[in-house]
Amino acid sequence: MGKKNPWKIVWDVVDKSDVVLEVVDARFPSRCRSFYLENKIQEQSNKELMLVLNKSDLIPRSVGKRWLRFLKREGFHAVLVSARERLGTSILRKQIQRFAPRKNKHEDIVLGVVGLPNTGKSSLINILKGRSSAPTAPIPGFTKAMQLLRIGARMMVYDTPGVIPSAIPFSDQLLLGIIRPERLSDPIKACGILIKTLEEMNPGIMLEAYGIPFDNVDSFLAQLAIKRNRVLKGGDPNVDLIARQVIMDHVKGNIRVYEQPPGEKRENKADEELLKDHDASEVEML
Ligand SMILES: Nc1nc2c(ncn2[C@@H]2O[C@H](COP(=O)(O)OP(=O)(O)OP(=O)(O)O)[C@@H](O)[C@H]2O)c(=O)[nH]1
Ligand SMILES: [Mg+2]
Repeated sequence: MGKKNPWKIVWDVVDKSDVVLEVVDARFPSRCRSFYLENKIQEQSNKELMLVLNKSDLIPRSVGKRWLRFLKREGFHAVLVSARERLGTSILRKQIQRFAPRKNKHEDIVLGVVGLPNTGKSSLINILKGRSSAPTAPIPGFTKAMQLLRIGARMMVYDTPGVIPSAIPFSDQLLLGIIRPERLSDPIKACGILIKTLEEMNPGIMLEAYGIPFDNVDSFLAQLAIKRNRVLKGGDPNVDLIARQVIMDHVKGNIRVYEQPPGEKRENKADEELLKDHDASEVEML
């Protein structure tokens, strides 16, 4: 079977769905959203759109709450979930039941799960299903085709491949982890761009994550390579390898960084403890 255009698959799925779940990374909701896709869905009276902020274990409860407030004010249905911690699914199911367009009692509600690569679409489907059925990986572009699965007595769900709106800036592509680190032709440059974005969002984050303050990318990577004993035969630090590792650390969610909801006042830092470090079950109460 030839490879199908992923956008074509997404449009097919949107067409067949009653409720479209746009899965975004809770750390960077605004950067993950496809306004084009959202508008297309909202134009259709027989479909509902729901924003699913996944990976909410990686953001503080207070930030998650403010994102929900912001999105609801903008007129969107939005829920926080964590596929990794298996949280938020009961609220998600309730919201789907509540907002799904009315259908014949015996007909299934059909869900379509769409979003950028790597946001956790397949992981979300797996926790809804209760056992692994949609393969996942920390590799963007992992899901290649559409899959239809039953996730309840009256609920079916389509998984789709991640799709990228053409206009995402390179710095955001790095931030969102939608480029495979091994495919970067200049990982040091890319890593420099990523670190700059991370430091802008959360100043001092490199010091916090690696114990090395960030000044410029070359000296930072050299120090980290030596600290991790990644040296080449002649004794030079293997900065190329370390640059890819830092990018991968970020893709895996090991560097604490997240976007603040627009127009919302930032709480003091002490109130921004990560959900996963505290009582993750609080997600259910938001
Ligand atoms: N911390 C955290 N990581 C998650 C969560 N959900 C998914 N991930 C991780 O994110 C990565 C991508 O997950 P997938 O479910 O494969 O993502 P996808 O959106 O289906 O990706 P594509 O098929 O490439 O579009 C994996 O490494 C998951 O373990 C979550 O709630 N929290
Ligand atoms: Mg997938």
